[in-house]
Amino acid sequence: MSAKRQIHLGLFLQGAGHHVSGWRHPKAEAGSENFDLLRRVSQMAERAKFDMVFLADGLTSGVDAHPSTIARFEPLTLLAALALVTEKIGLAATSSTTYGEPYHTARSFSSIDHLSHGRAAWNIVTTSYARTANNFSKSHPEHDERYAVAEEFVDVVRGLWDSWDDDAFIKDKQNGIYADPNKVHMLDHAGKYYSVKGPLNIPRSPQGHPILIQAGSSGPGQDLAARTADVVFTAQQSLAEAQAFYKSLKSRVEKFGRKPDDVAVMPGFLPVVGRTSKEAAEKLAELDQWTELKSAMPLLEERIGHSLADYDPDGPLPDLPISDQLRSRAELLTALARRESLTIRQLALRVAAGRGHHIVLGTPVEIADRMQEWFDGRAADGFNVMPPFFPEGLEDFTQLVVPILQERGLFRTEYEGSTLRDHLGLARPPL
Ligand code: FMN
Repeated sequence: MSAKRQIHLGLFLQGAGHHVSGWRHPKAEAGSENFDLLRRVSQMAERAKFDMVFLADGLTSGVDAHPSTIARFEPLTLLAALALVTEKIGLAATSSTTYGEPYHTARSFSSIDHLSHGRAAWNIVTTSYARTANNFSKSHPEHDERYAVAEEFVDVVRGLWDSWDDDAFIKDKQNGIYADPNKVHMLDHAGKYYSVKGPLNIPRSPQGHPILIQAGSSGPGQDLAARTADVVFTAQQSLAEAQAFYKSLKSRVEKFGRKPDDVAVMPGFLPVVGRTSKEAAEKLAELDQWTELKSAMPLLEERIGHSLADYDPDGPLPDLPISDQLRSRAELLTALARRESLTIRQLALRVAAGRGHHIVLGTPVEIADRMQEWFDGRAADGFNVMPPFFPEGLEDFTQLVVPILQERGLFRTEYEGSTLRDHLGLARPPL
């Protein structure tokens, strides 16, 4: 395992691209249901030695109007297919603790870990959008309760993953013993939200536990990550904000008795690569020109938690109360609007382009410089790369930016191991 600290890279995979208008680019091949495209770009990321492919998810359609969220594959089903057409790259999918069952979640991710020979990761989310409840015959719990549920949910999942000793399935033909009854562990969990007896009906998986990623940036979100996660996915706009988040998270990690390096912080990062800075700016302007205010506004309103219909789009963002449901994301966008004196229209365009993540325009060297600045400046341990559209946006990044990171010794040139744990430099957890 390489001793030098290196950047981790995820490919944030969305069939219709990340820029809201990316799919309209003449060279874009768009389609969340286009498996051939998803396969090709996943393999492209693997050739570039990315740590993982990452799938976000939601359990509703349409309302926030981003083409990549109107329709998409169920993420674990997609990972199962990708597992068979890739060999080394990690496979991460989002699954909600508010709208799931720990037994299903433990079983599904363990299955993907087996199918992929140790490459599965679960992105733990608590689901912020209350409208999700309309599809699940229940009401939407409030913010802190969702995290209380998530804490217990994750413990149950981890417990279920330890149902069987690694060598429990002895398949002893001589004596007719398939699984050794002395090597099974009942969970017998009886908690505030869940009663789960166990054991899980699948052997312990190649990574022991699939990798845990957490996306949620509030205090309770950071505590859940600090206690349980291996990777944190976050949206950060500026170096200073990213550094503050990184510091806060790593100090919480230590409070839970873990080492700061046990958890990798990976902000989203939307690169727009040009041969010159001017060309990169023109590329983004070309995409932005296809974004209509009517499709950008719902994306902003969703994150701010208020209708802005009564305000002048060319005026400043008004001071509005922020609900606890949306606090961390809404605060970052409000800070961005104030810092850069953006009008509502400009802020909506920015959100439509990068959904609150950091957008970097420039030459390959300028983009590599920004990544190194965040990495060396302890604002990030890696990045979840968000091409504005596929496949060209990823091709530009893998062919032009990755080699610069490799020349600087900041990114691997070969996979050193074959599991996602290996790529992240994390040991396999004992039972
Ligand atoms: N929620 C989802 O349902 N699906 C997602 O794919 C998803 N991705 C997220 C990515 C980031 C970077 C962040 C910050 C949050 C994401 N969430 C997602 C929502 C969180 O799980 C959480 O519900 C929300 O951010 C509110 O929690 P917080 O106040 O701790 O941030």
